[in-house]
Amino acid sequence: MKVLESRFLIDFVNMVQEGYEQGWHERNGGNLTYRIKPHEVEAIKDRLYDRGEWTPIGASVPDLAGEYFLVTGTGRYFRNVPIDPEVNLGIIVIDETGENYKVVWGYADGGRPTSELPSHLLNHQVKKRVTNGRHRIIYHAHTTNVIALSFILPLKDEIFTRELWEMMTECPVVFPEGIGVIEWMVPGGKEIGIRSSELMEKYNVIVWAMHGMFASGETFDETFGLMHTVEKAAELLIKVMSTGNMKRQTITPQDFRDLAKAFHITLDERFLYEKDENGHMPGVY
Ligand code: 2HA
Ligand code: ZN
Repeated sequence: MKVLESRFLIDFVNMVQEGYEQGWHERNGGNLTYRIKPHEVEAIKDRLYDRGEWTPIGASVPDLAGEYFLVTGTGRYFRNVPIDPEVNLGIIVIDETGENYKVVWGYADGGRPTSELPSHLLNHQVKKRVTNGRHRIIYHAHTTNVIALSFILPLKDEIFTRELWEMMTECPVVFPEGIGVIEWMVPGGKEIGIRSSELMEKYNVIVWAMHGMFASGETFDETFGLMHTVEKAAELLIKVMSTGNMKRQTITPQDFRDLAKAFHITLDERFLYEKDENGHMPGVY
């Protein structure tokens, strides 16, 4: 089967297009990776080549040995992916040590995988373990309103989670485990990848301050939907803050507890603190 006709590639390209249309992928911003299922690899095996050199990943991912990934290219623009997937995307395979990768399809004009490959693979490694292999997608986007919020809110998981949950009733249902937040760090390396993967142990979405978000999920729809929900909640919060008014009413800690019971979800009490008279987490800001 032709790689370009594979369902997973078509779904991947559609998600890239949707992200671009949201305005989250200016220039070469953002990246997407998919851990390909064994039967999907089998179906395209005769279209893969083996002339690539092994290249260091820049991080160690032994639990991903032998896995194949579809990966956006470094320096490539999301807006160009649907126009020419074979130039702007590639498939890589991880060696048996988990230290190196090899390109086996795509990057047709000599490209390479995303600069955020260490972060993506370290996150995949954690998610493969903690979800028993269910999660297959890691998505990084430059989400406008979440980036704006990272200039205003204290960079604490408890505060981002609570403030975004309050913006839309369905938020705690979509991300009951909350949101992790990482202070500003140099992108594209192993350090930010390790910090991210530590947070991916317990969260499915994390904020990189002044940069964007990383989301993990089982399907393209679910992963995109998670990114979209968090970013919409951030847009609502920016709008509310921009009026200059204090919130007159909101969803209260007890409301969240009632919601959790009705929807059979668990919401950690560390996000359900009583706020001070300014509507803030006491003792923080
Ligand atoms: O330009 O988004 O974080 C790609 C990126 C780097
Ligand atoms: Zn980025």
